[in-house]
Amino acid sequence: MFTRRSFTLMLAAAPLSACADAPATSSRPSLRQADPELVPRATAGWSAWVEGFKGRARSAGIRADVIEAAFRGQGFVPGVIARDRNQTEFRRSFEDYIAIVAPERKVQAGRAAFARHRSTLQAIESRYGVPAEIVAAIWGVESNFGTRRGDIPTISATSTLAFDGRRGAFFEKQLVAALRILQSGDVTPARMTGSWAGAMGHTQFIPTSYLQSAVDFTGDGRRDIWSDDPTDALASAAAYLRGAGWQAGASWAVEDANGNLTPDRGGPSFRTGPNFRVIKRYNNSDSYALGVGHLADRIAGGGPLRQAFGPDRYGLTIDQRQQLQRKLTAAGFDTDGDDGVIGPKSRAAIAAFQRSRGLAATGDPSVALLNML
Ligand SMILES: [Ca+2]
Repeated sequence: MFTRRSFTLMLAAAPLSACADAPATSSRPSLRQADPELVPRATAGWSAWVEGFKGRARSAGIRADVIEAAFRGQGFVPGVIARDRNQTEFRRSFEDYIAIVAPERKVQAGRAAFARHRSTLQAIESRYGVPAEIVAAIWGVESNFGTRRGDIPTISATSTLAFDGRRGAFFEKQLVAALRILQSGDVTPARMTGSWAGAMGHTQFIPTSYLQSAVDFTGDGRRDIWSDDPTDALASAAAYLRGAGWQAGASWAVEDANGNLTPDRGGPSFRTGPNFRVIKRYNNSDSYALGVGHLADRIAGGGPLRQAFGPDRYGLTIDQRQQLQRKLTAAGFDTDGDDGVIGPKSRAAIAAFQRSRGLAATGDPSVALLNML
């Protein structure tokens, strides 16, 4: 039943990576256990804000008993604000993004997850016209195939951000939507958890997207995107993409040296198709859409990207960056792996090495540094 489609055929590539909004872990070591700053606490300021908000929630049509039950045990989450403030706006290269969202191990995990849920994914494809591997890739990028769904209570996360005010109006809207979900009976307050930014379940729906697109594919009467069974979440993602205008049989993008999109100067080019902008409705980023499409291709059996990436803005190729990471680690400056992505840990290792040599601790990689090691 499963057939490859044109949209995947040409991309042979490497991994893609996903978002910066790293959701908490759901089953394994709980984020909340790992970080006390993620435990909700009813501070005076937050509690006062909630009291004022309750009236607005009532006006929006939420029942008083639903509101009371929803806020029981919830609170302000300092770690949510810390994460919101830490969203550095540095632009990750497409090469780094792909290395993070679609490394080989994730491709393998994706193929295994696809095999386990093949019949469900195919049934979803039949219903919504969105290819099974695209849905699987979104699952992989959003929650690493359900292993990182997030365990921060959504009412606490969204009320913390609404109270904080930096993006207050947006998060108050999400909070009202979350209450509406509770009022519908799809989930209990205790089970309604997600990322620090309020993205919930296997496919990381924010509450308003849930209200717009979530479906009960299992037929038990609940649109359950939080349970271990990913069925409703995967179907909801497909419903969302269909609603955003997915064209069955059309391409998202193909690798093409003369393409219209070249995310990194000197790197791979792509010719985008009609479904490219549809994937971007999930997350408005070219890298995201290319990442999802590429992971889908790889899950469907495709290989790594064929076009090479050139040197990065520091003049280093991925081989050199990996070499740098290995040498730093061997010299006692742990980079926590050698994926070739120079992230915070690699930068800290570089800075420590620079300090040890009496150099300015810039944390920037360079060919000179590599030679020195
Ligand atoms: Ca269901």
